[in-house]
Amino acid sequence: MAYEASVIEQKWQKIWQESEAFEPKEDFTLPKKYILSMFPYPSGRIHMGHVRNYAIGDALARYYRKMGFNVLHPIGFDSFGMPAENAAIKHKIHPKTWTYENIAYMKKELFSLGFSFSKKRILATSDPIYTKFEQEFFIKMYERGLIYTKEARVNWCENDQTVLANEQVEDGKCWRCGHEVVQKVMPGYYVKITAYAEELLKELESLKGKWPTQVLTMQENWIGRSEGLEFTFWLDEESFKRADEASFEVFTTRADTIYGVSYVALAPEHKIVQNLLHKKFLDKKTMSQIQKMQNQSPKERQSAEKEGCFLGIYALHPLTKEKIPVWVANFVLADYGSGAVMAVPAHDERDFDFAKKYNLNIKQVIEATILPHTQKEGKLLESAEFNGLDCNEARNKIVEFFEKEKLGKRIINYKIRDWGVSRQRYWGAPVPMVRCEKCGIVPQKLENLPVLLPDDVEITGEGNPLDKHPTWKECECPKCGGKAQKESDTLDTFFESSWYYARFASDEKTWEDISIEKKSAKYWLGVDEYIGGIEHAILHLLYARFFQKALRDLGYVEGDEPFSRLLTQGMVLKDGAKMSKSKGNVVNPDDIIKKYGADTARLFILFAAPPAKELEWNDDALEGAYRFIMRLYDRALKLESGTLEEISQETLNKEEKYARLKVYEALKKSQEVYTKSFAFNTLIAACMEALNAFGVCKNKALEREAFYIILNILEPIIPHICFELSEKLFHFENFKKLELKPEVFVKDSLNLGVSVNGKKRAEIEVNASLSQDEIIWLAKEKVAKWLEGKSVIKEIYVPNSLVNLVVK
Ligand code: ANZ
Ligand code: ZN
Repeated sequence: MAYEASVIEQKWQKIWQESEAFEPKEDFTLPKKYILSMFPYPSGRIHMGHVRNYAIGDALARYYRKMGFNVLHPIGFDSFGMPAENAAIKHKIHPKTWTYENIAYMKKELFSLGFSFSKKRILATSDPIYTKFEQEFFIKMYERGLIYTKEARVNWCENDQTVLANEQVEDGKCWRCGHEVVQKVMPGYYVKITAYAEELLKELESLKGKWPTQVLTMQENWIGRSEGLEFTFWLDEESFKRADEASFEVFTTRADTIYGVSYVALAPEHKIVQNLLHKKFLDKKTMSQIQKMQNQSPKERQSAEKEGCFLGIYALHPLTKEKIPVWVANFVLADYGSGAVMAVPAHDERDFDFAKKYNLNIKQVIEATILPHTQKEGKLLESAEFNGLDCNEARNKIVEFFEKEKLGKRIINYKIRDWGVSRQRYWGAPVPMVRCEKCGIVPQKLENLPVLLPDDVEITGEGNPLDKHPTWKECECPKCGGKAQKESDTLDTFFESSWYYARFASDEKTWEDISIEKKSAKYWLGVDEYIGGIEHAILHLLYARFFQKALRDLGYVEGDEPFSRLLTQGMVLKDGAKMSKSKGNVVNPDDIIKKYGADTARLFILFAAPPAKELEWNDDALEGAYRFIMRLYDRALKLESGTLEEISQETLNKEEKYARLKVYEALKKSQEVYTKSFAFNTLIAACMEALNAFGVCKNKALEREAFYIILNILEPIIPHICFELSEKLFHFENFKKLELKPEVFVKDSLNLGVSVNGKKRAEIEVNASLSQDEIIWLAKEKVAKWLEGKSVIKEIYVPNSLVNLVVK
């Protein structure tokens, strides 16, 4: 009988489906594991990145089930978002139709890979029931002050009449139409993630060793806590009159450099700059330059050429009272610190470049042996009474001085910004708020949720279809009952993906009625293993961490962190590049399954590289994986089926013992691999080695035991074939935990190094049952020629390793 993947795989997938084999149990006294791979966007079909992501998660889920854990391993679809609207424009298909057709197709693909997902908890974030609870959270957060409205600067495309996320601005142009993007002040809803900045930062500590260090660092930098000094610059008389402001604040982390300030720089949006603009105190050229700076997005400003203009006004140095010129500069961000910087070109690279470009003063105040602006340590110069102090010490002293003299104060700034969630888009969850002329902004009544999208819209890509709909906006004010209008913005899709993990943890029997069922969530959360791409290292993970804390404080869930452990998988490459349609290097999972079967695809993916590393597609290795499975199949069929015999270790000869040892070593390794290292590649290699060790073995009973164990080890990776062969050979019900046999690991003989005065002179092989004295005697015999004429003053035996003889 030849190996026929499709027959075997369909057979087992049917059995699993009919027996509901992968549904979590309701018994909350059992030990649990919640294994979650990041859910996909329903773009049309799954790609190799998905296969890898779910193959890793499935291996863990299957392993823990076998070990007796109650396992939750769900799947869903992150199904709102722009691509559905783009497809609608391109193919004249409704976004909803497009999305749900894709979901149906991708579900089939996923199950054809044999992934052990719960079938009862599949969700799509565009489902009305999901929208309902999401809107409930939105309103609860709004009522708690965790969501608020404000006018803020956003990226705006005039052509498409929509806000763009920073990622959708390419080179200052709209990613869709190529039109120039401008900065526009617009009202929108903001999630107050900054309220949790300190906690989000602090709890990264508890994730050390459980999340990749790289991700922790990225989160830390994104939150961006800085301690420093905030103080006031007063303008001189003349400048005060022009600017209509007497003073402004600056924030510095380097108070020790205060005597080196040679100019100050304001953000283009700064009040003083705006006043000067309005009063037309600036020349035409300066005004147009400022305009240009304002239209640069924050991201561009960080990378663009440093630019600025002198504003014709002066501020007074707080300590020396010297007149300092005030500039406007594109590198100063309006919404960080005070939107103003004291510039110290001698000790800051950015300030240095700027000073060079515009010929500004450069004053060194810290002793330096190399280029001043790269110097972080040193003693102060030209700094009055602070001269001679080490700069770290001086920083503290100067801050204390400012605080004592009431000139400024020590403050903490965060880089993280509140999260703008309003999108002028159709295919998203409507913001559940109403505008009433009398009452202002009012939340919808909870009993009226969900607020659903209208189906009858025309999607052209321009403007917001909800805004243009003739009747959808009209509604009754929830407060006064008068005529009001629904908010026509929809939510950023990150809002949906921030809490799906908690929804999965909820009992599906109450799904229609309860957002997150408490008892169930308490049992299942946090996610024990979260697996996904590194591209989500910042935003998604940060938003989800925020949601966990906010939902905790709203009484929906317990626990501080959503994901106890995180595994970030590497990308799947072909010819050194990420697989993508435009490069034409995509390998389609469906084709691989059709030609080789799901087990081969899974084996190849987990064997080709450790999960966190990049994986280079390799057709030969794929063939290799296929051949391995075929060989496994052929060899198993040559064994007689029947019960397992108890094998006694003493009856085995040397080769048999060795082969059995290899099998048990693989079993031992499997525990470490599935629970800690995830180095599936090494585990598969260990299984191959064990099977090879049986090449010369004639002991059928022993070989049957080997198959029993190896099929058990490999089941999480290649489940179909392992179930098939185990059924054929052992007529068994299900995989279970196997115990290690200590006697297998007892070695017959030991190889020991023998050293004289610490220098290795020989090696001996001794019977493991010998006593220490006997071993030392044998060792001395072996190195007799180095002992001649000397006396042994010390004998050291390190068990299983070496004998050292100290002689004189
Ligand atoms: C003087 C100075 C001297 C600075 C020196 C640095 C080095 P972090 O660590 O990122 O918080 N800064 C303050 N507000 C800014 C704004 N709105 N836009 C751009 N830059 C701003 O950086 C704080 C430092 O960034 C501050 O310390 C300030 O420059 C600048 F040798 O003050 B520093
Ligand atoms: Zn009203």
